[in-house]
Amino acid sequence: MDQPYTLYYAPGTASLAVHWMLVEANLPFQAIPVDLAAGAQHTATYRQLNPTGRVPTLVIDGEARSESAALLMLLAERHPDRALMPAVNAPDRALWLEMMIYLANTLLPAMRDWFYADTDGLADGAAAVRDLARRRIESAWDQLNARLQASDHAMQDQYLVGTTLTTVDFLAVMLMRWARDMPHPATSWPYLEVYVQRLTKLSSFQEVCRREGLTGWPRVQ
Ligand SMILES: N[C@@H](CCC(=O)N[C@@H](CS)C(=O)NCC(=O)O)C(=O)O
Repeated sequence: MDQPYTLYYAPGTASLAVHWMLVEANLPFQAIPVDLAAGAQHTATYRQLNPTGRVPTLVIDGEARSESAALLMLLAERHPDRALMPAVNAPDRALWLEMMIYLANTLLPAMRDWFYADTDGLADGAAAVRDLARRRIESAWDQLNARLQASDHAMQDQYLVGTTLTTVDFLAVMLMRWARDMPHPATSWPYLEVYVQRLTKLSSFQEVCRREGLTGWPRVQ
């Protein structure tokens, strides 16, 4: 039998999407907190698991793996019965791949720049980095909002891919949460606001927030 997964996480960070998916899919796992403020991600022990010194790390059958988007896709692939991605050759498969890569490749790095401009780069250039990051993030909200607006599906059936929950939604909602204190939070876009309000009512989202001690988002309508 496969071993339970081990998730190394820090509340509200890039590990949240993976944590949420493990809860939603009802998969066996243990969650180990990594104290980022104390620098636990930089210890030799943690870097053996994840040489990038970041969360999340997911130990799968004894092997440590990283990168939130890759972990979501890998879990979806390992548990096809949970139906959290369109099957290979299904009509929405290409869109699913496109959206996962868009979020991981465009939005996630811009978020990193927004939050880490001062420490990843030179403090002198941080304001310019943050300004570009904000533009990229807001342009992504434009794109996602337009996608939902153009969807043929009724608002109550709207997911970013098709009419059922997929890994794209775990990643997208996590990223939208990160923007909550930005000058223009994702929820200022009308279709994203409806989407966030709906998705965050899922019991699995509420449960992962309870486990990670996350409160206050989204604001109650
Ligand atoms: N591309 C990575 C990004 C991971 C990442 O940047 N994690 C942040 C938290 S959101 C982290 O571990 N920060 C600690 C640090 O950089 O020291 C992923 O998606 O997993």
